[in-house]
Formats: sequence, C-alpha cells, structure tokens
Amino acid sequence: MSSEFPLVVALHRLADALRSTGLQLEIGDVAAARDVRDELAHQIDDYLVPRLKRLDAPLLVVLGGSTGSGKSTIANTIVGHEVSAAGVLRPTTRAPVLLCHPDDQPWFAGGDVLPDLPRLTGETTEALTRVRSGAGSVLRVVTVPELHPGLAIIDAPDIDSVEEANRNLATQLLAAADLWLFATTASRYADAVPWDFLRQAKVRGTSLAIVINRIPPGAEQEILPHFEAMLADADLGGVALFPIGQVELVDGMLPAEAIDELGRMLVGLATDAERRSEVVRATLHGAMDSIDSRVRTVAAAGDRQNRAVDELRQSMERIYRNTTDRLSDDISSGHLLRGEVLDRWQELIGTAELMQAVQSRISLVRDRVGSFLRGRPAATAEVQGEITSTLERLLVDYADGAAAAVSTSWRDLPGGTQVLGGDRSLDRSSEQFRTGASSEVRAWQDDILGLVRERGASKRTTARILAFGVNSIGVALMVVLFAQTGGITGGEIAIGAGTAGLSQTLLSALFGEQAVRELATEAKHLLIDRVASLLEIDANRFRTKLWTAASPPERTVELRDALDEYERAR
Ligand SMILES: Nc1nc2c(ncn2[C@@H]2O[C@H](COP(=O)(O)OP(=O)(O)O)[C@@H](O)[C@H]2O)c(=O)[nH]1
Ligand SMILES: [Mg+2]
Repeated sequence: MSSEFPLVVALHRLADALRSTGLQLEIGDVAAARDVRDELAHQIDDYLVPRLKRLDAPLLVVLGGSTGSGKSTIANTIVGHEVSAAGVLRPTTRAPVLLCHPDDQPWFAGGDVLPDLPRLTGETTEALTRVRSGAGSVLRVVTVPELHPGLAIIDAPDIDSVEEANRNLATQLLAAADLWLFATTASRYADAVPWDFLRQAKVRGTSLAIVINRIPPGAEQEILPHFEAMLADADLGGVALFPIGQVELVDGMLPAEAIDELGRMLVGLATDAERRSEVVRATLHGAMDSIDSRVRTVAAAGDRQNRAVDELRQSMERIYRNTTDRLSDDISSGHLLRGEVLDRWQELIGTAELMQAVQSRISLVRDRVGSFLRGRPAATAEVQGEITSTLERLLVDYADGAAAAVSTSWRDLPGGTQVLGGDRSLDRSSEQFRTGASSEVRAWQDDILGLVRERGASKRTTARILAFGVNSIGVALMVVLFAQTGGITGGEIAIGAGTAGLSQTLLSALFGEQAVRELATEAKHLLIDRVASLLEIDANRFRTKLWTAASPPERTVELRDALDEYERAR
C-alpha cells in the first residue's frame, strides 16, 4: 500500500503533532504525559504505520520482563543455541537482538519496523563499540534457520533496568510488538513494575502471553493459583500462562521440554496465518482504540502548559502596566516637590518682591522676574539637577518594585520558579534600566525645553522667553507638572500657593493658563512614554525567560485536529 493511504498520512501527522508538543514546564503530572507522548509517537512509527502498510508482515513477539526473569535464557532455548556470545554483549544492553528466519530478514533489516533503531547485522563487537561510543541503541537482526518463517522474537532489555535508556527502549520495543511474551519468576511475579506493564497491555488490548519462570519443584500448586488470582483481579484471567520449573541450565539453555508448550504456541502462530492475523488484529485495533485517550492526555497536558505560561505572562504584564499607571499618578502627586533644593526654588521665586510683581502687572513680572532669574542661573541648574536625580530615583524604585513583584508572583505560580531558573538578577531592575533612567530623564528635560521654545515661537513670545531663560521656564513647567493632581490649576492658583502655584503664575503670565495646562499635560505624556519604553526593557527580560523555558506555545489545536483526521481516516 502506498504512503498516500489516508490512515497512514493521518498517523504521521499525529506523530509529528505529538513530537512537537514540548511539555517543558514541570507542572502537574507532566512526567506521565511526556511518557504517553513519547510512547505513542514511537508506537505510531515503530508499529502502527508499518503494520498498517503490511498486515501480512511477519508477527513480532517481544520478550519482555524484569531483570533476571529468564528472557535471554528462553530466547536461547527457543532458538536452540546461544544467540549472543556470553559476556561480550548481553541483550540487556542497548543492542537488543531480533531473531528471525532468513526469509523474514529483509522485512526486519529494512527500515519499516522500529525505523529509528539502526540495524546491525555484523559482529557483536561492532555493536559494542557503537553502544559504548554513546551513539545510541541499535537493533541486532540475527537470522536463525531453526525459527519458522512468519514469526520473529526480540529479546528486550529489562523493564526495571537501572538505566533509564534501557527502560525506555524496553517500553519502545514492547509498543512495537504484535504479541507480548512477558517473563516473570516465581519469586518476583508480585513486583509492581511488571503489573504496570500488564495493566497497560490489558487497557490497550495487546495480545499477551506470560511465562512464569523458575518455579521451585513442588511449589507449582501454591504459586500458580495465586498468580492466576492476581491476573484475574487485573482482568487478565484468560491470558495464556506458561509455567517453567527451576531446572539446571545446560549451555545457558533450558532443557527443550521445559518450553514445549510455549514452543508449540509459537510454532502454531508462525504456521497458522489465520491465528497470526487474529493476534495481529487484536493488538493493532487495541493500539488504535487507545489513541484517542492517549492523545487527549497529551493535549490536556499541553493546555495546562499554555495556561501556566498565560498566567505567568499575564501576571507580569499586569504588574508592569500597574507600575506605569502608579508611576504616572505619583509623578503628578506633588511627591517629587519635596526636598531642600526645591524649597530654595520656592524661596527664590517666592520673594516678596517677585510675588508683588506677579500680582501687580504682567509686564512688570516679565521684567523683574526675568532679570531676577537670569541673575541666578546656578539656582536654576541646581533645581533641575535635583529634579533629575529625584525623578531617576523614583523610576528606579518603581522598576525595582516591579521586578521584585513579578519574581515573587512567578515563584508562587505553577512553573514560575522553573522559568526564572534561579536568576536572582530578575529580583530588581536591570542595569540597562538604571543607566537608561538617567539618560531618559535628561532627554525628557530636553523635550521640555523644545516644547517651551516651540510654544513660545507659536505664541510670538520668544523674546519674553529668552528674557526669562528657557531653562528657568523649563524648571517651572516641571514643577507645575509634578503638582498637576494637587488641584493647583487655573483659578485655584491662590489656594495652591507654594512652589507649584508660583511656577504656574509665572508660566501663565507668559503663555496663558490654558497653554500652561496643555504644556504640562504634554510634558507628562512625553515622560510617561519614555518611562514606559524603559520599563519594556525590564519586562522583556521576563518575556525572554518565558520564551526560553516554554516555547513555542503548545499547538494543542493541531494535536486535536490531527486526532480528528485520524478518527475520520479510520
Ligand atoms: N538454574 C536456572 N537458572 C536460570 C533459569 N532461568 C534463568 N536462569 C539464570 O538466571 C540468570 C538470568 O537469566 P537471563 O536469561 O539472563 O535473564 P534476563 O535478564 O531476563 O535475560 C542467568 O544467570 C540464568 O543463567 C532457570 O530456569 N534455571
Ligand atoms: Mg537478558
């Protein structure tokens, strides 16, 4: 059948969608979901696709079970001689052996079944070199003329191996089997790990046969009923069970009669096409039926990842948005007008002489105040400097607060600690923000002087502005803006007398009240814009962390669409 076969196309799409589901954040039972994802993606490639392409392909029996349960001994006994040179490379390592009749060699040596496992048909030392060099697992395909055509056996690694790679490989191989031949022993059959696998075989409808090995002489009457009761409890009551007694091994093999019954079962399968296809179909349909809930498990885990990322992002965006808002309020709250230097500015422009001038006649104000201020340029520069540093401190305080708030909030949210990755530099503002704050405040002060010049020109008040000095007017404007929410506007000048009130009076004398309000508002917007883009630098540090730790977003829609396409193709 061609690869255009819609079911195969749908399965490929599903495997791709599974593989691109990252599940990077350690939230909830993500480890289990990752296992489901990996195992299903493998099973699609290793088993479902090749099996669907060739339903009459030889039956693959995978011999699985715990360490020392006798898998290799049984495989050797079935074949009739030791298939792997003892002590050189035992099949419990990452070079499992596939035994098949020479007629079936082309099918198994080709890349259809278990396509990601390189084949090795040469010497064991080659396999050893490859595995030891860290190149990963290989599948040794060994032809055995004694076997019947139509049936192959893999001696799988231990399901309870101490090495994770071995355990994963055992799982991968079992998921590629048409029939599990599961080995356990009289002393180990109650262990937890085998039962996890057996229950899975049951859930998936995988064809299964069990060998219970090394039964001490006379213990059969006691052990078998107990084991059978356990199987019945696991809803595995009808499973074919092959007891093997504890006997002396000869050349690493059991006496032929010990596996008589098992051998007959295997030969029966190899020679009877109908029975073989029953076994194949049971496992195939079981695996295909299990796809829906397995994909949904992965998709649900993907949704949880996306939700966690959204929550982290939203918390961060909210904190930075609030910071900008609060800062904006604080700037015009009058808070910045505290400080000795500003008091002196007040004293400077608030002398009785000036106040009188301001209150009597505008022209007088222009002349007197102008000459007054021009005569004290150092005072203006000092006030400007004080404003600069107070404002800078304020910005850094807010940025520090925002960074600390995001870090704290993230540590409390699922996945947040992992995303932060122990980076304590995120607990405060960035270096870039702190240097940026000082240059942005200076740049903003230049903005203000530009505004003053521009408005002055349009109002044809250039001469007056020059008379006062642009810098003094700029300072006065900043002072007014810092008190904007203090009620010191328009007709309230008299009530709001003080630094801001005086500054406002001066500016109103020059530009008119309405223009002063507009100037202050515009100056504030310019400042907030600069601060907002500065805060973006810090917010971006968190966005980068999120992107690095959990990206791209899980495409669970694609996963579910691929599942739908698969269901339709079925
Ligand atoms: N005496 C005896 N030893 C056995 C029997 N089955 C396995 N063994 C021994 O148990 C150990 C583990 O067996 P092996 O086939 O390598 O188990 P595997 O890890 O499942 O492949 C080996 O030393 C075997 O010689 C048996 O029925 N009788
Ligand atoms: Mg072994």
